[in-house]
Amino acid sequence: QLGLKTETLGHQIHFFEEVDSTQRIAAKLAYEGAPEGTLVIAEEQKAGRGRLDRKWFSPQGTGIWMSLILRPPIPPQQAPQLTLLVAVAVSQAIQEVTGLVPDIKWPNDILLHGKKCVGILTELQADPDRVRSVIIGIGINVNQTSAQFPEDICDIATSLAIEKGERIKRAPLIQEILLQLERLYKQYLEHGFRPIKLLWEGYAVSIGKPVTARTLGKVIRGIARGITDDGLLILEDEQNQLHYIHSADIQL
Ligand code: BT5
Repeated sequence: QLGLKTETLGHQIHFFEEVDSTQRIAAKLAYEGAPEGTLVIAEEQKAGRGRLDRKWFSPQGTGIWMSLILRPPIPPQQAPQLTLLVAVAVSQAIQEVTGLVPDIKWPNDILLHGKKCVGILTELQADPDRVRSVIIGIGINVNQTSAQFPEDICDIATSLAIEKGERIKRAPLIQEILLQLERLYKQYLEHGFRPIKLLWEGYAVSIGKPVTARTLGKVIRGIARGITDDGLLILEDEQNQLHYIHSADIQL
């Protein structure tokens, strides 16, 4: 019903009207052996989540709430690369379908005019030396109006429809995301992260700017200098010391 043009991604789709979180369902399916490319989509999430147990607002019928299972043959420390790969694929798809040009804020936010319209959550099932599966959660605000965002996020969140000034059909956007993802993922498996990294840097808003990184234990201030080949953010502090940030909240 989505009219997919992909070879493997999305060829098994589990569709739900209402779930707690597509991420939880996809993780369970992955654990039970679901093949690469399995996709879980819901019209509404009652307990959509972000990183560090934060909530992801996922109201009925206005967004794309989905989780995809990948099984890349990579060691766990390379998994952050996939978050960046997905951010590039979603940005390209948004640009292709709506003509809007998004910015990526490391590691996992896609912004339009400085406000967040997409969140990406990458979770791993892994042995010490090998990834068994990566569950990629993608949340996109598509057709919400400003008034439909709850008070605590209305200043920081936006939707494609708000920025475009018209409603956007969701199915063609899902198609395009999976198509771009499949293309980049193939390229990644054949040629590694470097080509993806270049594309990512083209969309990144943080590079060369002062950034405050809040990791679990500490706060580091510095200028964002780029990302490493593993997908970590490089921050240079006032003493010209370099810090490599794995997955933190950054403030521009
Ligand atoms: C993220 O977390 O941005 C990852 C969001 C991933 C959501 C998808 S939807 C499908 C799949 N199933 C799930 O249960 N999750 C995934 P983080 O960087 O931690 O950002 C969370 C923060 O974004 C919250 O604390 C709010 O401030 C803000 N936020 C919540 N809902 C939002 C929304 N709809 N639009 C914009 N910002 C939002």
